[in-house]
Amino acid sequence: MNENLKFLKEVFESRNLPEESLPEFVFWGRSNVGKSSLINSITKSKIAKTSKTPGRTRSLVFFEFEKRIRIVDFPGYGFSKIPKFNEFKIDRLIENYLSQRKVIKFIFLLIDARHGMMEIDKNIFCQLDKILGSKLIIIFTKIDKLKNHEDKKNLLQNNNLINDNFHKRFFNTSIKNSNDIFILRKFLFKSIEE
Ligand SMILES: Nc1nc2c(ncn2[C@@H]2O[C@H](COP(=O)(O)OP(=O)(O)OP(=O)(O)O)[C@@H](O)[C@H]2O)c(=O)[nH]1
Ligand SMILES: [Mg+2]
Repeated sequence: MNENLKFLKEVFESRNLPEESLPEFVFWGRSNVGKSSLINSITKSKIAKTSKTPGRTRSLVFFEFEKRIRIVDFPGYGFSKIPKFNEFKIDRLIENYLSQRKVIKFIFLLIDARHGMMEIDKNIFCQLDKILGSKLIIIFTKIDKLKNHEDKKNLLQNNNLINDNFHKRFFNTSIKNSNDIFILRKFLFKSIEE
């Protein structure tokens, strides 16, 4: 077990949020997009649970990494047995966290590279953009699953959309590519030095 990595807290209510003592990096996105896997890759661990039933919990999970940053695993959205989920209402815990937390350094919105931004992602993106603006960064996940030329062309288009139309930074990642993960990890630590 990496002693520079610890599970801090799982929070279900705003009043239980931990003290704002370290910069926080939030990982959010659709259920199954790869939030917990990416957190595990960045921290070279298995600390974030990847196998829990999607859409079940509404908690925020806090990890402390290298005693310098916190990583927050958000509950996935968009999972519903009834496929009417094109809108997402940010619930109170998430809304309080996003609107009041001063230590948020960046929020990463994860998008499955195979699907690009879906309606529900756009909805979340717009809400986040209003609250956090320049702190919002897109991460395309599961790049290794793009097989053919068409897939890769789509990714390029999606990258351009994020960059040119939405004016956001983005990363293309696969947990199977150690260099992608290295770049992301470096970005986290570099950003707290600025
Ligand atoms: N091939 C491939 N599979 C991935 C990648 N990232 C995640 N996965 C797989 O996608 C599935 C979902 O990953 P999770 O990390 O649990 O996704 P999550 O976003 O945390 O899901 P919820 O917590 O339910 O919202 C798992 O089976 C992972 O192994 C990737 O880069 N490449
Ligand atoms: Mg998860």
